[in-house]
Amino acid sequence: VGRKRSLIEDARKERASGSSSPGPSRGGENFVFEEKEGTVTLNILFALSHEKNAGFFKTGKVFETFEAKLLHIESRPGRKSKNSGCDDLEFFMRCEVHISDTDIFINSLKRVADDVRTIPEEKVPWFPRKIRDLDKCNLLITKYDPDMDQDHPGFSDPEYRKRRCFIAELAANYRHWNDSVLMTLLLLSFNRREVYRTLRTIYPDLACRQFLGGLQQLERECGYGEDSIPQLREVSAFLREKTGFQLRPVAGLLSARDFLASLAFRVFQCTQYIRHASAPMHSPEPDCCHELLGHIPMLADKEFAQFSQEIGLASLGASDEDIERLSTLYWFTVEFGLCKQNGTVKAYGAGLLSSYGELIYALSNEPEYKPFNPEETAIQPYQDQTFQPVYFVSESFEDAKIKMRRYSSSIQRPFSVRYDPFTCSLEVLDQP
Ligand code: HBI
Ligand code: NLE
Ligand code: FE
Repeated sequence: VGRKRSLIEDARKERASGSSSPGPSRGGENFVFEEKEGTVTLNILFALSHEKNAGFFKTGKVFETFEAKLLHIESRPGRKSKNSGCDDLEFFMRCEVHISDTDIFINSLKRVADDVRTIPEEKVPWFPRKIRDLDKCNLLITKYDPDMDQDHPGFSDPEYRKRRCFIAELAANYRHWNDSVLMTLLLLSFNRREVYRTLRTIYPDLACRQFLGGLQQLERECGYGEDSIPQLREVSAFLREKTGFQLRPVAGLLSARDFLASLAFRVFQCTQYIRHASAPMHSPEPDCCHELLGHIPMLADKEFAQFSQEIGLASLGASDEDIERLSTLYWFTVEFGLCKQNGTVKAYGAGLLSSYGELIYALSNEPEYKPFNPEETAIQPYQDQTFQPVYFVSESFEDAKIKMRRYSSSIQRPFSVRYDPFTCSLEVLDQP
């Protein structure tokens, strides 16, 4: 929770999309903004090559000379270092300088660093406009990484880690219209049967009607079963026929912004690895059991698919704070939602439907229930380590959808979006 989007990431996307929209420009070529009391704020991007190692200190000197006030700094491996193995770095800096110094300040930097550019402040964070742009929605969150997290059940299992690495690489190399790597990769699959069998026995009592319907169709039409598991390519084709949703492989947890954005295009980012065999009943991270058993049956329901896409559409270009609230709403609905059906409470959240342990717990009388109400739900703190202490209950899907729509339309954005299903792209209206 509270993941901040990296500014350097914005700059990367802006460059990648080639849409360096002219921002407020003063001081010649340079983008400046937030002018106040004789100073301006600049966003500067520059590179320092290996030979210019002392360049960092020289740039510091320039900052000192012009009394530039440093507000933010980030670095990352430069573009050259990827190909040649040399260790150049790119820097992103935000600073305040005196208005009259702007040009000379930038020119001085150009003498000591490479590729010096100023970039406009983006009022609206970048967002994908067409389905192919999802290739750029790939900001992974390193969390629950079996290579880094000592508490991960796979941490001390080198075979498992090797396998995860291999699968992650496939997802990272995936590009739109290339579904050759879209498959379910299961080597350590002996625990899959156990996960399927135990869950299957409790679904009839605990899962909502829409889920049971979807699962039945998957069993009949798509090869779901205790002893068989379809390739994600087939599951993706199945979903497309039902609701127009399609799958795209992802190496792990994505940033909330990138994850939600793909929903706007009816694309579901789907992990391909499986949870470690030592912990079949609950996994804090998504894995293919969670995607296949939790999400896919629900995404085969038209109304639910619409609900999911609408959260995605609401997230496009939203502020960090709004993304935080929307991802909390996603969490307590799509992941951990409960709803009333024929007078009893049933589960529709994927995080519940893929975890035997939490599904039983959520529908016992232990946890606290609250009525789903977006304003309140959006600010409920949550954690993703273990079972949720509180669940939100919707009156019905219809009711949740109406309330969610009302909430989404209250989010302030200087434009509105509409999805065109024929071109799989967005029509953006009223952009300033
Ligand atoms: N990434 N791959 C993946 N799967 C998720 O379910 C997921 C994610 N990133 C963020 C995220 N979920 C949550 O922040 C949601 O609440 C949006
Ligand atoms: N806890 C879920 C499970 O064990 O399947 C996964 C949740 C992913 C957000
Ligand atoms: Fe999920």
